[in-house]
Formats: sequence, C-alpha cells, structure tokens
Amino acid sequence: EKQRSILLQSSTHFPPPKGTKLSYGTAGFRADASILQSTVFRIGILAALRSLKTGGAVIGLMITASHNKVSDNGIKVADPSGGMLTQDWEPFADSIANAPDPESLVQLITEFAKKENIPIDGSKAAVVLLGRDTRPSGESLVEAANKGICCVIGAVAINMGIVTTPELHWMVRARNKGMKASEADYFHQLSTSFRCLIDLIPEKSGEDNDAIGKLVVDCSNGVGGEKLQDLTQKLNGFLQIEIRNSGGNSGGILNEGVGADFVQKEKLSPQGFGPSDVGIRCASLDGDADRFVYFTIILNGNNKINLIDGDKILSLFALFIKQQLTILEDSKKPSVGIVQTAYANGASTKYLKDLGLKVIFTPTGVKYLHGKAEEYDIGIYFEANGHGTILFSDLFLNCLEGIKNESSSTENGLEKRKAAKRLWAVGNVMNQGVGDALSGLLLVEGILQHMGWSVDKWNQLYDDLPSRQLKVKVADRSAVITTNAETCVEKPPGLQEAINSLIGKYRQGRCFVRPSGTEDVVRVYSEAETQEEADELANSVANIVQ
Ligand code: 16G
Ligand code: ZN
Repeated sequence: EKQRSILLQSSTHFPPPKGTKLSYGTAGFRADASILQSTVFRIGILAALRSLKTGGAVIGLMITASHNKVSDNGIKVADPSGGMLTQDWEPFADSIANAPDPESLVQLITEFAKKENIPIDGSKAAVVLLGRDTRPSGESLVEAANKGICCVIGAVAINMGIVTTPELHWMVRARNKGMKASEADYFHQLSTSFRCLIDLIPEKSGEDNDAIGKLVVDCSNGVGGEKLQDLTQKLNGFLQIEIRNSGGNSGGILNEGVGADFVQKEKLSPQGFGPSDVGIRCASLDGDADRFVYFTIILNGNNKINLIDGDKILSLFALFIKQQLTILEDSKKPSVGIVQTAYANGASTKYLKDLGLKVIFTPTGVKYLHGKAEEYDIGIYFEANGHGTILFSDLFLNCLEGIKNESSSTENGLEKRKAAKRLWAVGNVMNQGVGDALSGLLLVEGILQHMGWSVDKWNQLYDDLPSRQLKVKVADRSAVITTNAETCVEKPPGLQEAINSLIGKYRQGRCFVRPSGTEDVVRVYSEAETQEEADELANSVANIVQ
C-alpha cells in the first residue's frame, strides 16, 4: 500500500507525451529528448524491479541515443551479465512507457510484479547503475530516471556520470562478479591486456613495427573523445593515437558529419579529415562508443574513403584467433562460432568459411547476434556497421588458465603458453557485455602490430563485393514478414519468388528485403559482381516492393 501510494504520487510529476506511441525497439527507447522525461522515469522503475527480480543484482540504465542527432536521446537497460535487457521484459517496457495515467501505470506494475513474483514490499534491496553520454539533455533525464528508481522501496541508484555505453555495461557485469568496477579498473583491464598482447609479439628480424605509425581517431564529437584520451594515457606510448572530433569545447556537433555511422553509411571521410591524411590509418567511433570502423583516405578522391567495416574487423579477429588455436593444437578443441547478419558482405562470409570456420546468421540487432555467440566456447560476432565483440565461455577460460600455468619448457610448450596468454588477453580486452569501440580499437591495433601489417595489408584480406542499400517507403512495412535470418520473404506471398527471378539475372547476385526496426521503411540490400549490377538489382527489387 505504501509502495502503491509512492508510485502514484511520483508518477503524477511525469505525465507521458500526448499522441506518441513509444516502443523499446532494437536498441531501447529513442525519441526527441524533450518528450522522454516520463519514459526514463518509468524505465527507472522497471530497472529497479529487474534488480529485485534478479535477487538484488546490479542493473544498468544508460541514457544515450548513440549515433542519432544531438537533440534526440534514449534509454537502454543492461542486465546483470552486462548484456542487454532480457527480451521477455520488452513488452512490459512498452506497456508501462505508454500507460496513459498514473493509475493505469501503477496497475500494470502491480500486475507484473505479481505475475513475476517480484518482492515489492520493501523487504529486498535493489541497485541500479546510471550513466549517460555527453548530450546536454542527459543530465535532467538521469535525474528523472533516478526519481523512478527511488520510487521502488529498497532500491538505490548510483550515478556513474558521463560514460560510454559499453563502459556502463562493463561496470554492471564487474560489480555482479564481485570485481572492482570503477572507470579506472576498466581502463586498467583494457590497457594491461593490450600490453600483454604487445609483450607477446614474436620477434621478427627485419620487421619494423614503428613503420605502422600513428592511428587517427574520429570520436564523433561524443563521449568517446574524452574516454579515449584517458585510456591513451594508460598505454604508456605503446600506441600512438591522435584524437579528432573529441567533442567538449572543440567546436563540432555530436554526430554531425562525423562518427562511425556517417562514415560507414556514406563511405565519406568525417569532418576534420582531409588530403593530408592520405596513407594514414584512421578509425571512427559512434556517439556512445559502442561501434567503430576503420578507413583510409583516397588520394584526390573527393572525401571518398576505403572503408574497413565490421565484417573486415571480424575477419581480422577470426584469423588471429584461429592462428592461436592452431598453436594450441592437440589441447581440447573449443567450439568456435562466427555470427553475422545478412548485411555481411558475401566476400567476408566466403573468407571466413575458407578459413574453415563455422558461420551462423541471425536477424539484425545486437541481442540476436550476442545470444547466438554465447552458445560457443569462442563466439565472435559483428554487424557490418561495426558493432560486435568476442565472447569466451568460462569453460574455455579455465582451459586457457590451465595451459598458461603449465611448466613444460620445451619450445613447443613455450609457444603454447604464449598462445594461451594471447587468447586470454583477447578475452580480457574485449567487452563481454556488448560491443565496445575502445576494446575493439585496442585489439585491432594489437593484432596489426603482432602481424606487422599495414592497414592496407589488412584491407586486402579480401575484396568486398559491390553492394547497394536502398530504403523504400511503403504503406505498411509490417506487411513484410521474413524468415531464415531475414534472407527470405514469407509474406506477402509471391514476393520472394519475384525477387529470386531478378537475382537469377546477375552473376554473384544476392538480394534481400526486410522491414527496418528503427525507421518506417523497408530496406533493400543487394550484391553483385559489379557496382552497376548491384545498383540495378537493388532498384529492380525496390520497384516490386513498392
Ligand atoms: C539498431 C541495432 C543495430 C542494428 C540497427 C538496424 C542494437 C544495439 N542496435 O540500431 O544493431 O544494426 O538497429 O536498424 O541492437 P534497422 O532495423 O533500421 O535496419
Ligand atoms: Zn552506439
């Protein structure tokens, strides 16, 4: 009763916006920041309930709209493992976000708590970690989320201030494992595992690692700028990083003509990069630093770039891991799964399969890829847009621990120990909760130094097949229903057959359509042997979708 009256009372201060239906979507709620007060307040309540439900485990609440424009904001929940909120709570998130008044809100909460056996009588404690990116609207939204959390008796909120999305996920996971979980601990883990990779680089005569030169990073004028700066200081010069578009007082606007999303979608260099950067290894983070891509500037190319996307990052990681596993040879073989979506360039899939690796496809959205990757001892997933990570099972980590501690002093034993240590470092540098641009950068840089490779050498692992993406406005995108990891249209009937006959006209033709999860459009993706053919295929399929 006391709980009920607190909820009723507080929620009157957070009326929902009129005439907008909000949906948790693939990446939490996102909208113009001005209408999100009530949503974050309510999701604050949800986060506290989630903590109660999981026996008082720490839950994360991140206020960010990632690569969206600066006037937008959003909110995402991190589960105790540091992964995304369990999917079976999404309908509850939708329904409370859209409850029209305090009475119906409190009724939904009470019913849900009863159904899920959540103790809301104040007898149990709950903890929620709050974080936000650099958007100006973040401060007051954190305040609203905090009010929501504190409405649940026994729940406390801990404000971590401005952090990257993956940093908050890492902190949630670390706390629940009873580890030290401050930002300094996060930087320490990343920098020491990077250092470990560097220390284990085989000596190669004649190769000069300094030739690899500096890395220049576009930080999208977002939270990644300051954080990468701090991390770089911990690297003691083992990596030369120049930071651009760092946000703060440097002038540029968050995500405007900058950032990983812009670079990957437009295939153009971000602001602040130009002809003087030709020949230099460049990378781009997105607004909350959970995605990254690499690129190089094309000489006299009118801002065009060679894009090194998530698929090629994945391929580099897979190759390195495969090499280390080969050194471990006879030891117990871990299961390795590579997880991609239908957007992965066909050339990357071929490359990975030719390496002898198992490639699995899931629908678009990190929660699907992550869930699949968890099924393996080593699960590597990336979306072409640069979101991904590498997951190690506890079993495999234990196995590595064993090999690391073996005492054999034969050459072979020594090499195995080194390989185990490298893999161990990979598992520590890579965020086990979500994709993390800072982790990813360090692993790419570590591997390039290990291989003694230039960025061009890496880019030449395979040539991307020409591809085209289009979006089509339709009356009702939910009329398109897909199956087989979005590669095949189930409804409306006949559409897939029509697409197939168009694909049949092109060498190496591939094409699929799917309703977007974030925009009111149907997306078309095509590949073919030449750019002209890929364009033609996409256009002709777009025509029949309309
Ligand atoms: C969301 C997803 C991203 C996916 C994109 C597809 C997360 C954290 N983010 O941003 O992984 O690539 O949606 O958008 O899951 P679309 O459905 O509009 O094509
Ligand atoms: Zn992001």
